[in-house]
Amino acid sequence: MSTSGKTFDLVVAANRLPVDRVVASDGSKQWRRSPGGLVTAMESVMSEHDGAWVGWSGEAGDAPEPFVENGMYLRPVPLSEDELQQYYEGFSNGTLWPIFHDVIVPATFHRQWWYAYERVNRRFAEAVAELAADSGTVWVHDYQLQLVPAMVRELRPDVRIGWFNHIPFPPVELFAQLPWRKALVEGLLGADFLGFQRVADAHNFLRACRRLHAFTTRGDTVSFTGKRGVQRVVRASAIPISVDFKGLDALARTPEVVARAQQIRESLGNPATLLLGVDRLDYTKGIRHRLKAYAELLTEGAVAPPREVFVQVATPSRERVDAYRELRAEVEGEVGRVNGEFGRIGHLALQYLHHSYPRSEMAALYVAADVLLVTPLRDGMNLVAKEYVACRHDGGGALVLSEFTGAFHELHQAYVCNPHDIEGLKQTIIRALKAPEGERRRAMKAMRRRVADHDVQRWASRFLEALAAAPERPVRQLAEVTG
Ligand code: GDG
Repeated sequence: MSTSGKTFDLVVAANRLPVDRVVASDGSKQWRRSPGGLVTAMESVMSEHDGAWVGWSGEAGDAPEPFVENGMYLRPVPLSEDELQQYYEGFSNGTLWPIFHDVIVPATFHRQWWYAYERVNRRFAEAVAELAADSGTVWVHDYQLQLVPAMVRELRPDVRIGWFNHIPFPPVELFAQLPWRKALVEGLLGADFLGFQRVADAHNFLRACRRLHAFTTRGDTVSFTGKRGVQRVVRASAIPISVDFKGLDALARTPEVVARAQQIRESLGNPATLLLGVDRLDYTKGIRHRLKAYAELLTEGAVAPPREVFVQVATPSRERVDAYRELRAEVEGEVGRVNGEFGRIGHLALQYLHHSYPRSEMAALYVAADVLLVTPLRDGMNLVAKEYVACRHDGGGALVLSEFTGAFHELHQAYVCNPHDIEGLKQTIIRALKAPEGERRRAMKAMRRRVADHDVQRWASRFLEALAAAPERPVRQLAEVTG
């Protein structure tokens, strides 16, 4: 129960609350809705379902009192400075994140981090158990909270529990490196339904159940004997996330955004081609590979400023984790080298922006860009690719897309690349840059149709339907692209 004793039909648990603390001009602290598709998607389902959201407020120390924002009951979970380091920066981002992303950097294992992860997951589970109504629905998000489903089931066997993984689920050969692999699988199997970005992620999870626990799987379900001898069946399927197509389309059509897009192009010297990259500064995003390919194209004269201009937005991320600090130094060193070599007075070869921007500025960048480069080495979905498509109401633009993203399995008309293959990546960039207008427009039209039909609101309702129907009814799977 909440402090007021009220309970909720739908309780969402995610590492972060959907709001950020901001300091107003008069110095007072206020809450502001965080930008992003998840919050938009959940707002519509939360208002239909009388929902509560459990998450960390973003500030270490005591948690603020629960409060209501945009019709949602928000219940902050406290994290001490130590827990922030051990549960979040440590176990979530230093252990799980590399294992779940193909070990692009080595994973670090520390027992103290694991104990903190267990402790914080229990705190989340207790808050969820207090807030959920009788036979209510609980929706847990992401890799930071993998133990929460089983912990909630223990406390509240009456509720229906779903979990959605925003990142890839690794092949069992990598997952098996985790000293706590069995406990993680058991934590997830507390759910009734587990949602993944790709069919391959769901399969990887089912394989982990077979290999590590010798449980039986059939189609997309796993059967086993749970606590106190209860026979349980859990379904694991792909329900790929998307973006708020209508909202982004409308934003990109506003006169302010259209004018700002024009202004951006002018301030860059009206290039023939504006190339754009937008990523959190994360080693999974393939930023170094992209820069290497672009630098070689500059050396070969295949692209030349000011005719071609490349803008890379690298949003600050996880700045206290070593691997992220090292990546930043490497990327910034390379940007400096490229600009030193190929820049001219008044014309940088590469515009690098280590900032976070308002949503309307992002939309203007998308509208301004002729080619968007999305080249991750591994990415659960990649919303930037879908946002670009949603913003191109003019039918223009070309998308270069890595085959190692979830988005690749839906946006079939993109210019597909393997970012490890620098020669191939260079050729794909040039192909996208030189493609005939008609080809680019046809591709964009088809991709827009796909994202419009499969938007984030549909994702949220499909997840909740699958959860309500689990484990009896199978989920219609997204066709995997094999070619
Ligand atoms: C995880 C998975 C999966 C970025 N810079 C700014 C800004 N952004 C927004 C983008 C986009 C979001 O952040 C990033 O989403 P991605 O999907 O690209 O990547 P992750 O952060 O790694 O997200 C990923 C996702 O979860 C959802 O399931 O797709 O695979 O890794 O929405 O627009 N937004 C604003 N200013 C910025 O400077 N306003």
